[in-house]
Amino acid sequence: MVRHLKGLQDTISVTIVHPTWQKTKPYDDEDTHMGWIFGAPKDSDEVFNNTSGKGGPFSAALEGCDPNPLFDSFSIRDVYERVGDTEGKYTVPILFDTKKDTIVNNESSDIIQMFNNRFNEFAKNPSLDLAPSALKGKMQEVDDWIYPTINDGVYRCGFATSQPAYDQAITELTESFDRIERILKANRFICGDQLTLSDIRLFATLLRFDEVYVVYFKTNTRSVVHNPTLLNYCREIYQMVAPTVIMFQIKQHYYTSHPKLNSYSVIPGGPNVIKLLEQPHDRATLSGNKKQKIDFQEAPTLSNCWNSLMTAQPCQETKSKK
Ligand SMILES: N[C@@H](CCC(=O)N[C@@H](CS)C(=O)NCC(=O)O)C(=O)O
Repeated sequence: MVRHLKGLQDTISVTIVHPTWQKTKPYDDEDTHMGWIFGAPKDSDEVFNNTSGKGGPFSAALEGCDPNPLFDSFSIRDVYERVGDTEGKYTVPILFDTKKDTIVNNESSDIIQMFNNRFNEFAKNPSLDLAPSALKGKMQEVDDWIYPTINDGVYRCGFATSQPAYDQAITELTESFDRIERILKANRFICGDQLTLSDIRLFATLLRFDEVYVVYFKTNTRSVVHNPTLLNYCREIYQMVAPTVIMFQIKQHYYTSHPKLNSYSVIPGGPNVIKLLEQPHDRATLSGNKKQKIDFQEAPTLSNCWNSLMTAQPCQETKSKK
């Protein structure tokens, strides 16, 4: 999304991995690792099942997913192994330097900052600054609670293996969701009047929220599509980055890649969030309204949130802390 906003498409190419995780060394019976693989060439009629063998078949060649363009790797793991990085998980995204033949960075929060200001001489929108110095403190402050409770919070809910762990994660997620709503009722963007990297980070999770997390990760205490403030906020950002969003791949990835959660890899039909995101938004009314400032420390208390969950009433406002 940041690559698109900055206009870096001609400088930094992208290869999208196949959404359905597979064994990364399929020829090795002893090796059980599963993860990202590259798409097969367009003319391939190869199909595969999910890793439990119960879900599928899925086409190995998929619109938007190309074979590895550099050295014909089968998997993302192969790319890490090629550069001698075998310590951690084999994650995406990867920023790869094709001249030095190495991974530059595999941390999305770093990569978006590099795209924001390190490639300006090649960017079509060099003056767009998504991390202005005046907002850096505020961005850090919001990232510090949005990341653990929302971005990672959905995973903490979905992969919880005990009721207390889930309860903790869903409570924190619900509380933060309401906190975000309160901020975005008064501010066009999460740090004020201006789109920042913090909005992009938040949007990446909100975009998937109703299609995936509500159902798959049991985050059903809240919803974006039933929340006018968040829906309109997402509409505005979606409409800036729409060409980068491939919802069928998002859904195929989650619902087909974890046989422990979904053995048969059946992908739900609804709720068609993209159709809602294409509608006009109302966010321009908030811009430049200096009177509408919010205390970013303000948050509903946990007990208020639990009450609202149980009674289906909105969370009560908590007085700002001095
Ligand atoms: N710190 C990394 C984490 C990336 C990450 O966990 N990516 C997931 C997909 S969203 C992944 O590639 N997982 C592979 C695996 O768990 O094996 C970032 O945010 O960039």
